[in-house]
Amino acid sequence: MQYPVETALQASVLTASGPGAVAVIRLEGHLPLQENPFRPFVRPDEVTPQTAQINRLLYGRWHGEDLVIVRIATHCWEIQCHGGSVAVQRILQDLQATGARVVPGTGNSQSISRAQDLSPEQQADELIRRALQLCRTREAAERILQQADGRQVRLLQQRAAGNTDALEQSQRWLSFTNSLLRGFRVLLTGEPNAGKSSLLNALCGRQRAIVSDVPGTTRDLLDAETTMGGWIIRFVDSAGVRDDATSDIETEGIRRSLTATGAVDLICCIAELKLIPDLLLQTLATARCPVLLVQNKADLLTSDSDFTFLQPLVHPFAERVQVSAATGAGLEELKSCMLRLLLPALPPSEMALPLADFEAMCLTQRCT
Ligand SMILES: Nc1nc2c(ncn2[C@@H]2O[C@H](COP(=O)(O)OP(=O)(O)OP(=O)(O)O)[C@@H](O)[C@H]2O)c(=O)[nH]1
Ligand SMILES: [Mg+2]
Repeated sequence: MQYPVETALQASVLTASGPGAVAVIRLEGHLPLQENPFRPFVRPDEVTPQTAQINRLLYGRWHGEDLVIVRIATHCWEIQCHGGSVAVQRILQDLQATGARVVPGTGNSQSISRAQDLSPEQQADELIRRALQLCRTREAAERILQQADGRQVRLLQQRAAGNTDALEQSQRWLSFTNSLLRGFRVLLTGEPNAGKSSLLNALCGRQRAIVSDVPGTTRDLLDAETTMGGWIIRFVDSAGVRDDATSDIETEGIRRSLTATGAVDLICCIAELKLIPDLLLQTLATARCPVLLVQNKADLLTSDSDFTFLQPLVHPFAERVQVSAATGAGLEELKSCMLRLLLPALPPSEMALPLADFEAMCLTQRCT
């Protein structure tokens, strides 16, 4: 590969964004004169990545982590490190600090080198292969496999041709693609003792959280993953919220519960027959995701009129469901309601999903 002298150093991650054994970071372009991007790399002998023979494996340590650097061309190196995102991010940050620009990885049309060498068909295959590696349900894998019928190739061609209509159409489904490959997060919040932990256990089908009749049992955020209708759902249980906390620990638990409302795709507000605490209502009023009102302990209701205090359904609640975590009544309706709110629209069956944009988004998230 030849690089014009003015080609600045660029770093890109070549491996998929999910957890993996090994990650590969490619560094290419001209090394800056003043800074040595390989400074954190320590080896027992004098050979450096800058002077190494092409294709020679250089074993060493980067801030104490074992890794391998291969000089694959005069101005191109591959750093093969542990596949966890922390190791990758650390190396990218070090490279950035010496002036390297981090760009999206291979398979992305913005990639600076290999993507140029690949045909749209090869790029599409590569994107689909990496997306498949992230799929954890059969349904997700089926949706990704549908992309291999030529639509992904057409999207890459349209991207290259700057067809804005096609790009906008497919961009519209970026968050759908993200949810398909990474799942949804759903917060269970509400007053103490409303049955949040019982619902978490019932929805996940195992005794993940401690349940007791003592209000304030859950003190911290606790999550559990399950699948619903082919979608990965990570439920987050939380400390009960009330307006008059009596200890520093409870106050901190409530703060964490309220903060978590900003980091999920759906909030389930679990209520018993009492009023929802003002503190929680105020937070829910500004939520950026849908809020579902779940009235638990339906088995204790003596008449329909017990539910009337929640009438009519007002902001911030999008919908409400009545359930019993104890008997399982209403759980199926609750699941359908959650999926309805999480997926208000589905892409048309022939739509090309923005897999390249998804990868670019993941890379940006890892680097910020
Ligand atoms: N009858 C009835 N009891 C329930 C139901 N769900 C939970 N409970 C009971 O309500 C009590 C509180 O349940 P938890 O699940 O611990 O409630 P929580 O909201 O997690 O409580 P904190 O962690 O203290 O905020 C326990 O005694 C549960 O057995 C239900 O659907 N019906
Ligand atoms: Mg609890």
